[in-house]
Amino acid sequence: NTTGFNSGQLRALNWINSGTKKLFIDGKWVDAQSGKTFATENPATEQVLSEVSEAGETDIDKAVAAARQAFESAAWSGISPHQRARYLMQIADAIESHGDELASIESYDTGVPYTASRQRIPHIAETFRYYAGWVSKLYGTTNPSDDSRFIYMLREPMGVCALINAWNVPLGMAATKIAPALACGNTAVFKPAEQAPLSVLRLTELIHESGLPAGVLNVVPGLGPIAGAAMSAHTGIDKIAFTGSTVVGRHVLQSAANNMKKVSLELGGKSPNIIFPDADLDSAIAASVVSFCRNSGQICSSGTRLFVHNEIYDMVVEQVCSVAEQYKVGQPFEADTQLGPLISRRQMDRVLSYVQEGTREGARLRLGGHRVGDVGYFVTPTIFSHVKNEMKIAQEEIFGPVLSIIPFSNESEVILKSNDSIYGLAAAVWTRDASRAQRVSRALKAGRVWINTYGDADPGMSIGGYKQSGIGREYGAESIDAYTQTKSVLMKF
Ligand code: TXE
Repeated sequence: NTTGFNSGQLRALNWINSGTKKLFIDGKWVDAQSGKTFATENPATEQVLSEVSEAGETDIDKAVAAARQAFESAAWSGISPHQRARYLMQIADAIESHGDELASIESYDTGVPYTASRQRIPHIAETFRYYAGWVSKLYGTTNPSDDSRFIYMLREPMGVCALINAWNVPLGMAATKIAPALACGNTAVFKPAEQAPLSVLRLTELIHESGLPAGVLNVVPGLGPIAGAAMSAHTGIDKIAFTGSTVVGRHVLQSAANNMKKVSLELGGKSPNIIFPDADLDSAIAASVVSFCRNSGQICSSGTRLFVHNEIYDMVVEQVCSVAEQYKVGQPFEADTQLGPLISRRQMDRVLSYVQEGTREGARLRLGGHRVGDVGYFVTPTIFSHVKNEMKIAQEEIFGPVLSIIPFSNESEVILKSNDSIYGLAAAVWTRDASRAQRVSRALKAGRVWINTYGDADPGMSIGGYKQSGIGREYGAESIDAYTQTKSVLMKF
């Protein structure tokens, strides 16, 4: 039912229904060499949304060759940084002016509530603008030396970058890779996840309209073990940036060793969110619920381990449950929906199997734990209390709306438990004691720490993993390091 849809939402539907989506190679939309396609599904209805061309090895070869040729061409490597910045600015403007349409396509493909995907659009545009600002400031350095020598360092692009993304936040994660890669003067072959490729394909059309030279950005939807694996192993690729599971990240790292690709990996998490008794409890409780329910829990930095001090434990458990109970699970395009479906039946089954596991391990199921309806992959907010940190539900990334609430009695104990994880992506601490906030945030082994908030982001603030949550950082100046290499030059007078 499209009654009440805005024009962008209607355009999204028309675009989705406009036929098989193709690969974008060397500035042209082409079928896969094999002619193969795969279906992408609407997880709210379980209906096929669209067929998408499936890139195979030969298509990856073509995309890499196009990216290499573009990298060597004057049309890209020869242009001024100001022109490169203008491309990124134009892309940002196009994202904003097509915000309703892009957000709608993303919601159809991922099930994320439309209000949430629409709210992300300004941040996605801002990411392109943030990196546009860097283009003309990629400075090198000069080194002090004696009078007979001049030593300086140039900052240069890596070359051809493979960018592989997950399905959970397709446009946002595309921006965090495409914007810095292009800002630094690289060319790219981008593979969206097979579960949700559509919004990025529409973004690619907009990028194409910005006049970016052919071959600078190639987009190759395809399956992980085929297209993704071909990209990881490809000797024509200089750098690979991957977002996805830790298991696949490990494969990517191994294949990248083939030709010593530079690698950045953004992997899983099991982030601790710590509430001390002196915190602003209303804010802490509200944010804790958002942190595990946002995107139905399918966010790498979700606050899935909630550590609550014994003094306030029972009260906080009760209130977290009562706030989460009010959250509406529903259709993505209903205005009051807070949790849409999970991405796939596989993901729903995986999440529900962890719920069984939690009960089996002896944690107390306090809320939810089941599917909603029998069409679409909807799962209720689910809360376990009296969780022990060594339980599977507290150690493994579930990637669904499942919260483990773990008691603690003092600062050193909670630091130990928080860090007792193979992951180290994000963490938060809630307290009014500024010294404690500083002590705890320094002690937490995580790439991003929030104090008295959860999940706030800014393009200038990096994110990335300690331990098995990844290698390297995205966002901020650190992405510039990740997409450039330096060259030292010594001239003898
Ligand atoms: O991820 P995969 P899946 C975690 C989360 C989730 C689990 C499984 O716990 O439940 O991973 O999700 C491509 N070589 N995260 O199976 O398989 C694939 O096509 C190269 C956390 O969807 O890692 C897709 O583009 N590439 C995470 C991307 O990798 C391969 C986000 C991610 O898919 C490949 C997503 C291969 N051999 C899942 N196999 C986060 N950190 O946000 C697959 N791919």
